[in-house]
Amino acid sequence: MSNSYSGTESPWRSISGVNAGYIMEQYELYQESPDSVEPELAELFRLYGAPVQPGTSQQQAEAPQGNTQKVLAAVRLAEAIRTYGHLAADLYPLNDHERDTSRLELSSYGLSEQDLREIPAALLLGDQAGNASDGLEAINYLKSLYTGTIAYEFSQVANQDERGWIQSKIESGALKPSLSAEDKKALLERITHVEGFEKFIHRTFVGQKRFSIEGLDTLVVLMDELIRQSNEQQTENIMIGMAHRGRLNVLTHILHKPYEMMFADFAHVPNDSFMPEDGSLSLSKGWFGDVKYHMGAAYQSPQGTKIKMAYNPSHLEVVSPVVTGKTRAAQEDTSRPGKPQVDAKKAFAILVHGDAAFPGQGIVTETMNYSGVDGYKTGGSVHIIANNTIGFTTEAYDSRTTRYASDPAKGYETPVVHVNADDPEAVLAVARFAVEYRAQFNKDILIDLIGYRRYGHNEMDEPLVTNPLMYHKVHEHPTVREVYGRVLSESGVLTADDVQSIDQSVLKEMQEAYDRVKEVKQEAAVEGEIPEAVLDGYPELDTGVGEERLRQLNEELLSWPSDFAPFKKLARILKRREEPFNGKGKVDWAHAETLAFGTILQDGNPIRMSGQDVQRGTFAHRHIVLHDENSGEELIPLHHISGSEASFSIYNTPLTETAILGYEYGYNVENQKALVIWEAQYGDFANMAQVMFDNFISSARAKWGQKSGLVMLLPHAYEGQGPEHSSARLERYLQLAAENNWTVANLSSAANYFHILRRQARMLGEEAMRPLLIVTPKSLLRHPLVGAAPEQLAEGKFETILENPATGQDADKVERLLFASGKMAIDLVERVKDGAGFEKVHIVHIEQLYPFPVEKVKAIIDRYPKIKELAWVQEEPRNMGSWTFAESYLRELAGKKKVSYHGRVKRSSPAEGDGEAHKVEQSRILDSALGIKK
Ligand SMILES: Cc1ncc(C[n+]2csc(CCOP(=O)(O)OP(=O)(O)O)c2C)c(N)n1
Ligand SMILES: [Mg+2]
Repeated sequence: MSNSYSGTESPWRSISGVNAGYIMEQYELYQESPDSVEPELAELFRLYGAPVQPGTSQQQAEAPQGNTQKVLAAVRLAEAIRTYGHLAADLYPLNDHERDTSRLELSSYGLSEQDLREIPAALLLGDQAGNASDGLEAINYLKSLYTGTIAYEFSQVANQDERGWIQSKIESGALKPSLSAEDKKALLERITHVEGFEKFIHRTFVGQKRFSIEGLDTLVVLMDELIRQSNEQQTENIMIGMAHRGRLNVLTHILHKPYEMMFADFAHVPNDSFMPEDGSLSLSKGWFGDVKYHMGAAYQSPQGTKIKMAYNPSHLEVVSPVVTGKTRAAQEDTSRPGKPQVDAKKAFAILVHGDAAFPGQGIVTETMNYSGVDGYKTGGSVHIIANNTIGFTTEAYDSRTTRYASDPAKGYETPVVHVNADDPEAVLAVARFAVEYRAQFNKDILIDLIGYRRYGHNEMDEPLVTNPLMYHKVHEHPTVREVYGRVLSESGVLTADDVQSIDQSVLKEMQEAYDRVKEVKQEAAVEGEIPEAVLDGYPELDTGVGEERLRQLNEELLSWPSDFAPFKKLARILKRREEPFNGKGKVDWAHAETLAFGTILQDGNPIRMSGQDVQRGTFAHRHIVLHDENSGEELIPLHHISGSEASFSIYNTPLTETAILGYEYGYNVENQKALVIWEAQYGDFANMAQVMFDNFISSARAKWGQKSGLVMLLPHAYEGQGPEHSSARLERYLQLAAENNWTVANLSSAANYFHILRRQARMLGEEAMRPLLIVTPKSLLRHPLVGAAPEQLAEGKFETILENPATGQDADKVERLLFASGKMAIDLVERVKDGAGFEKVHIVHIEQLYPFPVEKVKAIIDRYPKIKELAWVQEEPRNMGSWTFAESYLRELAGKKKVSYHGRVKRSSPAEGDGEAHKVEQSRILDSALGIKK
């Protein structure tokens, strides 16, 4: 360290502002322990004593203005390098972005090299001062770290410790790997395989889409290193979510799907004979299939780490929440009562995004928004933007407002690391940084891997048509294999011939793999078969629990610790849940739900429930989490019931549907024994998550063989609240219903709700499991006609249809059968009261709409010899609700009998805006259905 202070002149004269704070801090440390600060600083403290506080009279009197200004300027420059170094960094392989060095010029700060030489490095580098011998070296050192092929953005991070950690990680200089010649050769070989795989397919399977990785080849290197580093942290599960680009390459190189299997897929011949025999790879597929770049895989490494690539639809970014949900499930131990135990070390997610998709798709920020929320956090995802600076034909200026594709992440205080994909060694450094950061702070981190795209969007597109300037550059640009090969030959690690011969041997390896594939006989494409357990539908399961067990459970749920004081009025309401067990009143909807949950936990299935405000319930009905009025402490009675064998969790969610539903789906795919329930605030809000229903929940089994038993609750009913809170848009789910893909129910009975939940839980983990959609009540939650006597829960099973006991008594009189579900059925029942005057009709509740209970309906029709008409009654307009779905079943069952419709006429909006108009219309529908003429 050069000492610029001559004679006995105090060096503290030139300290002020930011430095002063730092020096004071160091001095305090020095006072505690002289060894804890840099030796140079310790020496200064020894010689000159305590640093003088800025602004003291001594400093004002003594500080020659010039010196202080220079030190301040140097500090500002150092900070500018840290904050704005990325603007000047060498990040773009095509060199097509201007590098802005204006904030980093010495002249902009009135500094000369000589000025800097006179400033101690410690003032600019703090703890890392050992890396430079004076201020000039310190500045150059910082420039090399912050403006090279790696650049950092972390000024968005507010936490001081975190910033300090990041800064010292970078400035310690320890991130860059020290690679032996062997390591470097292995790295080149890896890159050659990545490129070779694409080149081989390009030449061999001309014109077939593969969404080549080329231009971002080092994505594989990045993943290799993330996995290697995480092995050091003993991570057991690595969950990958990624879109089309480079997916095949990652499948073969990271998931170890053999080249032969990949080539067999391209050659359209069976690939099964090439499946590794050691059981390390698992693949699943559905009976209807999907294109090869949507398929997933799971690989178990010899060290026991499981790497899973999630199956993925074309819709960009929607897989991210699914993968975070899978990750959380892999982190949780749900085998004990209470909250599940979460261990973030057990699993982490790598989410690969496109540079157009990341800032463009809102689901990305929905996913990042919950990354620190209790029910959703996974200890930090590693996000990678596979940034080829283009989306299809759209360049960055049309893709986003922000400078970087990664900018939205900054809102979540996520550190961002940009790296030039043409520098494989820098890519290794970045991977290391990401894994260490996650382990340290359990937060998301983003790596912006910047490369280019060698071909068009797919290999058949001609990019020169739309992006000529970019593609003239691409065509002149060597591949990263060539770039790194040159680096190694110039530094004497390998000769140019070695580089060439590695390439040749990789292509030979590919050719040999393909030769083996050529021996496989072509087979006529056959559609897979639907598993029998799915075709058969759910068995009729007895789901009663015995009254004594239910009574005891009920008591336990209502016995809170004596010092726990929930809001008094609520306590009184809840205590009323004792009454049905004493022969008074009925078990209402929410009560039945809690009892079902308790019994399911006792049977050993964990439960995870989520949705907006679900703990209380949108309609203030659930109250599954109690709050002590004085201390605010929470109590979940379901955590304390006897005989529970599994965890229970319930989360009020952030205000999003898409990402949360995707997360819960992913969670359930990974933990198939868990009863996972998501509730929409009102049923129609589920349409915000339409993509999850279409592309995962309803179809994943047929496409990918991916099972789930997710339960979705959709509050619904026409109660005069206007167009948006009435309809759960049931028609959408019925339209997607086929091949027993899920169960769709619109229930009118708390007992049936109890039994359908228990039936669902019983099927979890079985071949027959499938998702369940339940249209649930609003005003009917506490309705006596919906409530259940305890014995209805204690015995019996889920009934796909219910009949109104007050109608249809005299079989010879019934002429019209009325079919309705949910609240519509209850409205009919209320209207006919004891049935007097309504002998000609009988009311049948269709509780399960899909699979449609054809046999049961037929048995009822057969019971009434005089039937002339089957009438479908619904609240929704004719073009909505269940009518268009049910009509074909009714017509088939009706034979020559009339089939009629009673509901709203066709409408573009689901319900009238005016409450009074609603009443008139509702009454007209009932009159029409019941044949009441006015
Ligand atoms: C939700 C959605 N909208 C549109 C598309 C059609 N599409 C497929 S790829 C693509 C461009 C993606 O660009 P980017 O995110 O940069 O990924 P890249 O292909 O460059 O890797 C588009 C618009 C899609 N797949 N998903
Ligand atoms: Mg792109």
